Amino acid sequence: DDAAKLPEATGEARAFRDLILAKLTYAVGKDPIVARDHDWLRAVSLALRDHIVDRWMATTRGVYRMGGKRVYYLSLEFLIGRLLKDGLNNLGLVATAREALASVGVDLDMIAEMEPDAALGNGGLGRLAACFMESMATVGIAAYGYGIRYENGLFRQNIVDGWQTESPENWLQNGNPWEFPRREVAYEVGFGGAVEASDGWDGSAIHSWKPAETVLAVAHDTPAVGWRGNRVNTLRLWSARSLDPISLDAFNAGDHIGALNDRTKVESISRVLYPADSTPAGQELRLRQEYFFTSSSLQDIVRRHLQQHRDIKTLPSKAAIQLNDTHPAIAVAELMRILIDIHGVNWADAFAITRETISYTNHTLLPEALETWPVPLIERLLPRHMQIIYAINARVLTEARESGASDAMIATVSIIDESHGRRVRMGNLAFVGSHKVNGVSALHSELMKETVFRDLNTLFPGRITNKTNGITPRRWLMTANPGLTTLLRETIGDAYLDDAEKLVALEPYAKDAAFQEAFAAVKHANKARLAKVLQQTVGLRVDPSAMFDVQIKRIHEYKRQLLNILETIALYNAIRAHPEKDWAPRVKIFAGKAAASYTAAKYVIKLINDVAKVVNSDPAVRNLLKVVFMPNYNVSLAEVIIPAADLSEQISTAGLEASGTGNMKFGLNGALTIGTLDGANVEMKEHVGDENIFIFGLKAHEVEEKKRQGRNPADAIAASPALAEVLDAVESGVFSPTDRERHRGTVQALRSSDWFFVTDDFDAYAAMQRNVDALWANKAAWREKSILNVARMGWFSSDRTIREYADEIWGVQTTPVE
Ligand code: DL6
Repeated sequence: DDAAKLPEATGEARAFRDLILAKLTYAVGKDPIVARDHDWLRAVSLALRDHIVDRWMATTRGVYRMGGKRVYYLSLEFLIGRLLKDGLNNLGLVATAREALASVGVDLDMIAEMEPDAALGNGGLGRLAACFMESMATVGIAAYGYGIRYENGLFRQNIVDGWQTESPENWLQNGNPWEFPRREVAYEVGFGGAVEASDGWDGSAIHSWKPAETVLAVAHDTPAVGWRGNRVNTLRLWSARSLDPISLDAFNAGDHIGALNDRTKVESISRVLYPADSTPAGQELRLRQEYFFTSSSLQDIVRRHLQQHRDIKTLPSKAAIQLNDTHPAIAVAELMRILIDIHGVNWADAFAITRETISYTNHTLLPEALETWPVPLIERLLPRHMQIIYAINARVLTEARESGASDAMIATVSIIDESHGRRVRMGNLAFVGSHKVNGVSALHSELMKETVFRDLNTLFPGRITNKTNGITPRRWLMTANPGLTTLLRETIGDAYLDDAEKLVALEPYAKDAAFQEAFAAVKHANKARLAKVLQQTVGLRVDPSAMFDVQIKRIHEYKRQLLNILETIALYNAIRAHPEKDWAPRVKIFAGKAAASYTAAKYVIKLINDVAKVVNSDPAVRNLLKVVFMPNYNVSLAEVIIPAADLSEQISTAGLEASGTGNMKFGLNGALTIGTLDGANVEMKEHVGDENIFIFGLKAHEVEEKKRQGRNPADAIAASPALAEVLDAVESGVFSPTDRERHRGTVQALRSSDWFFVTDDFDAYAAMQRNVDALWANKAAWREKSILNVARMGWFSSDRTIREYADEIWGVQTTPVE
């Protein structure tokens, strides 16, 4: 009876419905009558996958036929999120799938929400890799992404009594419809053992590494679909498998658990993603992960190259290998080993091939985040690589000496850090083994030249280049914000969908009252949707007409969520002191994960929740201020929050945020930015115009100058009565009445050292927030700036970034989107 009332699917939707039903029946094994939501999700995903696979094969055949150069993006993290909506969007099938599912009584949005969020990354670095995969397919680059298929991605964050707790996120529990296991694509990866040397026919030494352990890397392929299905590339993730799944001797001797020990140890390599964001995990397992995926990826690359082109020496003309941060930096030594030890290439040629093929992206200047490994660890785990690293280093140091380098310079360009108990500097290894080294924003790239790589930059001038990050407008505008996408199409046509820079066509509408109304209505609807999620997840009711002021990102001291919450307290105090004033109603929204071992960051989360509890229940603030921490931040949550934001908080200590990409997503969705002159904020200001962004605080060189001079945070606190009052309140337990000591450590750290210049920037930040309030009061002026942000953010599309990599680093062709 119900079926009779369902809408009929027609045309393409009918065919898609039939495909979904076929998948449900023959692949999922369910009758529609008993199918559950998860079954429908799987069926529609498999149906879409068929469409993708057709294009995937066509793409792959095309690349073989043309014999062109491929790009290989090596990244320990790919924060891909959900794939269904994005895939439907890129193939133009959203409406078709919606209609097809409706005809069988299923709601597309509802089942799409059930897809697990593939969190194979920590934050910006991993999400950038995912945006790049999509953009490479969009602009027509033949590319492979290589990484690890973690069984457990980033942890699930729970908030228990205001504290973060962590539990494993089991994203594979219902299977993964997108991936194709390739058991036949497997490589052996060695660890430990010794190197044997013998004499070659010409008297040169031949080295042969005899590893003590061997792990099997098995490929799992996920198609990466470009816009309009232009092309489909491959994300190849490696899973660790034991060569001997069970020790039969141990099993037969009755040791049933011990018989599986080796397997468990081996498979732990691809078990978990290290939840380290901006700090290297100093664990042997992490180094094993890095070598595991780098070695298997390089073996795969070289195999493909030889199969098609026969001559190993032509590798640089057919392969561009991009190292996403230093995590795959061991690639420099591994490629040398493959070339010299396996293919008999001489040292000089091998090094030339390696350098021409590899390039490296740096994502952080934080000294504590620059990866180094103890020499004894590498010697034990990768003995041949250590020899090669020494040999590369000897040549670099000779070159440096010959160019007149001082001893101090020799010490900084050396791959071996002798000052901290002999460690291998992975950044230096990646630098010397690459033809290009890039930063991720203009400021960051300049700072790289002045700080971490100053001497290497002198030794190898011109090697450092900038590639300002970008974001894919498909996921971050079209999929996340269909309301705005439709409004833009109705207003300026379709061209911007293929070229985000065409969004400038929106500029003439910025002051247009009718357009402003429509634009505001879209924002309001997005805010109402977020308000509903807030009510469902944390039980807080908020008014969608209040300003949604958002800071969502990893919790880190340098990102300064602390500055934000302290200013929130100051605002709270001010509202209580002057309730009669015309305050702009605000909802302060926070979300983000702290690394499990990062105590200071976890206290920030607790403080936010403590403040929320007090503020949200205080009738004196009359709904003028609400504070909320949304648990378990991930890509999917970002897709709901960002389109609903009015104000985007990008307030890192200047000089410390390499780029930021959240800043771009907010701008593209019409949020105004309050931020420091840090990372890509600098370029956003140039693009959107000084008058359309709220910039405050110390600049990077001023922070450095203050550090050099030495400063006492007490001076800044004494000069700011508002800050002093806030710190006293937090310190004395006003927000933690059950444990008045709780936040004393946080405040003491500000009073004594304040490494991240929170006290120095507090007043400027608070003053700028009052400018934000003033603008909020003028709806037309706010909307105009918001529209201009959307119109001028097109440059931050990752298509632009990828074209720059293609032209200036990889030497590969791109094609216009059709
Ligand atoms: O480049 C992507 C992203 C930047 O936008 C962020 O500013 C930066 O913090 C982040 N870096 C890392 C560093 N991790 N390590 N190593 O995640 O990269």
